[in-house]
Amino acid sequence: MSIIGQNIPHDSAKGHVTGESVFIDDMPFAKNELMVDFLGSPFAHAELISVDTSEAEKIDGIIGLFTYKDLNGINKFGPIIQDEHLLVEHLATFIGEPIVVIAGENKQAIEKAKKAIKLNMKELEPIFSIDEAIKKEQFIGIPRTIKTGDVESAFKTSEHVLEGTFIIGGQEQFYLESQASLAYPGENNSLVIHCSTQHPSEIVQVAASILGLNQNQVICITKRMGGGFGGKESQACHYAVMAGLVALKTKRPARIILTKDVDMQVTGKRHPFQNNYKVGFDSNGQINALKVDLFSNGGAAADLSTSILERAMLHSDSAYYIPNMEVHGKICRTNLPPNTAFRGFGGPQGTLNTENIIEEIANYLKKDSYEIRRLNCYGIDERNVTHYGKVFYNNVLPEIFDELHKKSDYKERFDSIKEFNSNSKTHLKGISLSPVKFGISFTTKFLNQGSALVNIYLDGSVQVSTGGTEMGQGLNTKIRQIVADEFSIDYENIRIMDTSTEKNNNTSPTAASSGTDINGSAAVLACTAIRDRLADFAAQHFSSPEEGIVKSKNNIVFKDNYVFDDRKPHKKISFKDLIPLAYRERVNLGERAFYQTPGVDFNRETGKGNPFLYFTNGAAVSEVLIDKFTGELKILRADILIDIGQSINLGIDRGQVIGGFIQGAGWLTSEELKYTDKGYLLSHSPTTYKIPNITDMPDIFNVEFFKNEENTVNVKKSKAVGEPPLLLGISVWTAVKHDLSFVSKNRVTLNTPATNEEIVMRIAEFE
Ligand code: MTE
Ligand code: QUE
Ligand code: MOS
Repeated sequence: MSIIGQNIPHDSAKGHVTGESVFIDDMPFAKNELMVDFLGSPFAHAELISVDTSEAEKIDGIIGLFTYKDLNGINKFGPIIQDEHLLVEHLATFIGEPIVVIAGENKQAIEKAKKAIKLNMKELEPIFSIDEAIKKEQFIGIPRTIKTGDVESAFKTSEHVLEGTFIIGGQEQFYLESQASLAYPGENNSLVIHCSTQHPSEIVQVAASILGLNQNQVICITKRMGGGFGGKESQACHYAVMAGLVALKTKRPARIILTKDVDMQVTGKRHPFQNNYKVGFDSNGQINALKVDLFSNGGAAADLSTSILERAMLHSDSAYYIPNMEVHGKICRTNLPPNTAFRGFGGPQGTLNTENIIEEIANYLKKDSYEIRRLNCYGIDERNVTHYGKVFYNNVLPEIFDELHKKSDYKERFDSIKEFNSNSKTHLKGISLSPVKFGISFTTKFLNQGSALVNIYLDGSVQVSTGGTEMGQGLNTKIRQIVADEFSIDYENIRIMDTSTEKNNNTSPTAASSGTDINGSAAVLACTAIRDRLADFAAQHFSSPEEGIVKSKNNIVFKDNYVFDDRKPHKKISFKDLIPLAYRERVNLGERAFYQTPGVDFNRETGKGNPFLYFTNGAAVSEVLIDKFTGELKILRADILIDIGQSINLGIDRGQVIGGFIQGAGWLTSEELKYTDKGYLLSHSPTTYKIPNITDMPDIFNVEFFKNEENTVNVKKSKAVGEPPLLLGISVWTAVKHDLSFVSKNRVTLNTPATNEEIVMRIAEFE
């Protein structure tokens, strides 16, 4: 039986439970190690006139205080647009924006220093909301448009037209390990930075640039993260460079670990959106035209906002064929920490906006929203071209819709909910199905590349290193399975090495759900090259002209820890025994391979092309119960059907699906970011920011994988599973909206998150 698809426990399952797994702050302290922290701006928008560190310098245990003037390189960076400063020069643009880096021997000294530093600042008028930014024309990047057909003339011929505005809230990544880095100085101004990051190569690039080093002088090592969820894609960098700065200046190891509260206050989150829409449809609910204006709240700097907006625009079709469609997008500049990647990367916001519109149409026509969805779903041979001109191949959505509709007893439950709601005085129920069509690949072409290094040692054991990082998603386990499968040897013989820029250079972030796709594919290429050389050697080894067996590489088989010539399979040799023989014949037993995703090409100027290698599709049906008096929400049942091709690891993928669904549901129903009117985040800890917990799980939870044998485009016939399931959580919110349609005589306007508070207020307003 192949190791692919097996339920191998997560690489760190035991270590995470026993505590053996090493995170940055578990690394042993060096004798002369320094603690690093920073003093940030107390104002969301202020001029920095001067900084006086003279009193702080005198504090016992304070070793260094650094401002932008101490940087040897360029105090300018950013993943796409270089518009961020590591340390404020003259203008602070959000609360907590770092001004002074503090190096000390203990926490007490650092806390004292923070109080002793004198900041002379002049407060300026801040902007926090999308409305204010639009009014003051504060935007980041350029306005974007993607369109097909002719919406204006299509609206004229539409039977019905609905317009509205929809507000989508942000979300904190809530990884359990806060931003963390540990930097060691080396000879000749070199640095080794251990960092909890999804993007080790960015740490190297930015550290080198800001600290005035060559990139070959900096190594970034990422053993693992205690969660990333997008929050460590571009924003681990700031703290890594601070540690690097201190290590370089003091020649002592330097560690920075943010507290949860500070982390939540100063790092970016999922982008809030505010969208205007206009939709034209007929009396069956068939959509003829859709126009949306997306406005995201980018925060104070660009970060990844332009790519995130692009993905939101590319997902504004959700799962539907809309012949006339126009999507506009703008990023608003505000005085909040720069918003950043979060599982789904704009895709959830674009999809949710359209799913809200579907519920609106259903409400308006007094129909079951499922019917509207099924009717508008992309077709197989026709009605299958997206608004950006890509043909949607291998569309399994109609099958998923039908199968899940049946499996979840949707119809019966829909009818019994009507019954329940007309009888119950205290509670309301709602049900809804929402689909997922998530595009896989980075929409930025050059990021679709990966490398892997595979080395075999003389006892037949194997090491593999890739540019991918482990954040809990199980990448390491999957890579080990892939390599084991390639040589057909035991999983235990494969060891995955710490991700390091010394082994894999110029890597892409582990993001866009393509970690396994890209790095797994590169690992396959490396294994193939070695296997090819081993086969050549084995062919020689097994050849015997006297038996009429001429040397033939193509007859060599690797199977179940053995290697043989299929013309005389009984004379097999174990993989372990073959390796030292091959070594003695000077066979190269290591390979570094490179992979580039084929076929992806999207033209930003025209808004047309092929941004994705394929789509991961699925759907969820959620049934929710609301207490009319408290707004308390309970997910009674959730049924999920998702196509992830041939799963590489069923247990891990199941975990991704369940976790994603719940994380999505949390975003839309309980996680609320509350700020003061000065821009200070009030919900900056687990006590004030409510993520779902075990009691928020659906009472009945059915997760199934759709059988898709046709999928051959990706490594081991698998499909990416990391981000797509988050969008399944949208069904919980659409179910709440369905719920409220029973109490409203008119339109149900519901924003996100639909917290208990929001729900009671809506009920009060409707009744
Ligand atoms: N799962 C866990 N446990 N922890 C994480 O931080 N991040 C998600 C997803 N699943 C995450 C996770 C995000 S945002 C992405 S892009 C993918 O994992 C990245 O990993 P992959 O490409 O290897 O699936
Ligand atoms: C999805 C993603 C990312 C993306 C595009 C996607 C992503 C990411 C970038 C990106 C783009 C340009 C850069 C850069 C990164 O694009 O995670 O450094 O210069 O980092 O469709 O997840
Ligand atoms: Mo995931 S948001 O692409 O890190």
